[in-house]
Amino acid sequence: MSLFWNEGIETKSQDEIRCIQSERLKSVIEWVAARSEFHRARFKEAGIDPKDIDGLDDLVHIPSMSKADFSDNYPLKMLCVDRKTLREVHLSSGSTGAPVVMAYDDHDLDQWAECMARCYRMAGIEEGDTIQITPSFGLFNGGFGFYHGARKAGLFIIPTGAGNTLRQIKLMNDFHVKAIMGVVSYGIRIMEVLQEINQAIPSLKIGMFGAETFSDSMCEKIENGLGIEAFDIYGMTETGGVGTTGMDCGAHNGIHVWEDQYILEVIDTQTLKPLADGEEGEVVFTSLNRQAIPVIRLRTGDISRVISRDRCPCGRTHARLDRIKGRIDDMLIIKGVNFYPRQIEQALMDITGVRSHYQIIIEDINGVKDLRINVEADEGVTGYMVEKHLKEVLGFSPKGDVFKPGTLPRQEGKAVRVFFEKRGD
Ligand code: DLL
Repeated sequence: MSLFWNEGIETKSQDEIRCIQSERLKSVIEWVAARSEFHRARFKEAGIDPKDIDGLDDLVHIPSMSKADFSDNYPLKMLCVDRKTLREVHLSSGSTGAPVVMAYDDHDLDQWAECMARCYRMAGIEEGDTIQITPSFGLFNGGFGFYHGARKAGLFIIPTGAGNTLRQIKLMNDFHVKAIMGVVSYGIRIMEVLQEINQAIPSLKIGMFGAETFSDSMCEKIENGLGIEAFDIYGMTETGGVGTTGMDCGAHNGIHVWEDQYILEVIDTQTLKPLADGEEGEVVFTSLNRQAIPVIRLRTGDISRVISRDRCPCGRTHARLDRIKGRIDDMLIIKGVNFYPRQIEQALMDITGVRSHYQIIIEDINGVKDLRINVEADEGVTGYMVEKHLKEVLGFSPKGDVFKPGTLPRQEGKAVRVFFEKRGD
């Protein structure tokens, strides 16, 4: 089986990719300038004549967009197509403000499916394979995104959506499911339930997980627990959903961003200037092939770095982005130390006997912030062991409380890991 869905595009040289990006950038700027008052106003404010945008080199002059632009233009004020041509909508709730709305016409749905079809094939899933889609089918883009791509790739779909893990396991076994798709914490949930009922899913070989923090150690735990190869799939409502911005390949050395579809930049969050490859900053995307609501230099809030633009051992040439470290607004500062929840996850998962569920609790006691970690672990793991290991990683010692497996609360969908508690004397 070829691991390429669109080999010609996926293996184009970086020079060829730059040419495609330059041409498409000009077209998308022309497209939004002709159709959207929102974009016209932004160009005007920045003193830019859209006609002067002549290719990639001019990208830096274009102002960035953010989630706030989506909220301010709720529901469809940024629309660039006739409303009658819309076919679907997805919403992400976000933690603050009005939801982010992404609308799709037929072209956009096909573009989404193309990106997802590439992801399926890259993971080793081919026509006729049976897959189970576990994110919810609704306003969250997860369920439908995996679905549209699977239709294009000719897969046999078990569209379970979220929840009822025992039934999910039964169906996987009854239908000999080869691959599952889900949010990271649902991969963990299935793994735990399998351990509880002492069962396995022998047919299962592949998992595609994303939507949440995904550390190397957590990935390894899921791979071992489910007996699969796990892929890190990336995407967001604003760019058009799951898989649009790529996935890692079998070399597992970074997320291949579909660069013929999106321009990837990593910028400094203070100066907003593009950073060199390898430097960590905020991920920014420009969609090159979407019609209804294209994004131009969208600040994602996600932190990562470009690992490489060299040809990958898999043969692909599209840039590789490191696993998402966290979101800018997730960064925690405790006792003067800055860190992201993923660093705690990685450290916890490295302790033998520690299970996959944990809570990061930021305690505010009379205005002084401290950190407490609740974590599920097997007998023999003590709070002291957790504290000692975290001290080595973080440089200060949070409190560590160990819980029996299965006792910390679980959520459906994306897991909530960080909690704030305010107390005073
Ligand atoms: O979470 C899309 C998705 C669904 C991806 C299912 C993978 C699987 P939103 O709800 O709009 O869309 O959330 C997007 O989730 O900006 C990241 O902060 C985070 N995120 C998405 N994928 C990953 C990942 C979906 N692979 C936001 N690793 C993004 C880490 C991720 N964070």
